[in-house]
Amino acid sequence: MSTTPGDSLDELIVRMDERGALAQIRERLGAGEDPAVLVGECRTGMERVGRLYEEGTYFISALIMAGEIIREAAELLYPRIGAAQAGTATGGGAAAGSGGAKMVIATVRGDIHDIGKNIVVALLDAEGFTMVDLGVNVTPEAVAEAVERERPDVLGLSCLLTSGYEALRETIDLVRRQSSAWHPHLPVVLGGAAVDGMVSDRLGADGWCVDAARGLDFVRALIA
Ligand code: B12
Repeated sequence: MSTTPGDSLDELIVRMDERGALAQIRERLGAGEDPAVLVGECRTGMERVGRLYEEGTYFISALIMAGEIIREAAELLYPRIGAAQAGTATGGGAAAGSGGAKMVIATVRGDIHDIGKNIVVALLDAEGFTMVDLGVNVTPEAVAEAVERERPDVLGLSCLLTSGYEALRETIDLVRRQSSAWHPHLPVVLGGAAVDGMVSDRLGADGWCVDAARGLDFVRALIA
């Protein structure tokens, strides 16, 4: 596929131009651009692919290919997010603002989407949080077990499928029941395309976040 100079990163992702997208990321990182901006553009590209899939223009193969481009982009970008955060004007280094807090995070049972969750993990890790990432398709029992073992300050759950609500509900209920012995109310924050304020309220979570940056602010406020 040919790449026209000046193509935006999200456009390259929409066109499945893997080589062009990765070359642009390398070039812009080399020129000193903020990796968080590039992550945002990758997300826009992924969202556009999602919309094209939704309206029937793209098929599942496009989701898989775009997901693969994002995975490779992440390998270039995530290590740089840490470096960029450590060098911010606050001068606080990677641990600024986290107070050494711990988060257990998982994508719920039945759901294998992890691109967004991995961005959250990279960002919070760069901000000095101790992140315990349980991966994808994690049962309520496995989340509860990890929470019992790790005793985190906050639990994060990612859910991109509307069929995941029951898994979310079971996970939150089980974790709250089991953790009540050592935490009066373990904060639970949700993220992913299937959740919003109404879902969060209905399932008894403490809130939801539309993206990783807001997730960071929200989690900081929750545990403050
Ligand atoms: C890429 C993708 C895939 C890839 C996933 C690759 C991977 N490794 O993750 C593949 C191809 C595997 C896939 C499979 C499927 N997918 Co899919 N997929 C997508 C797509 C296009 C993009 C998701 C994405 O990565 N976005 C980019 C990231 C960066 O954004 P994000 O996930 O929203 O994450 C951000 C925030 O939400 C937030 N966040 C996320 N998690 C968390 C957690 C916490 C704690 C916090 C604070 C914040 C937070 O921060 C993130 C970073 O800013 C979406 C469309 C969409 N609009 O979301 C469909 C979408 C989610 N998929 C969909 C479907 C239907 C499927 C399949 C069922 C398709 C099929 N017929 O097989 C399967 C399901 C497989 C399964 N069991 O899970 C539907 C779901 C519809 C619904 N109502 O349930 C969507 C919405 C597409 C659509 N419009 O129809 N998919």
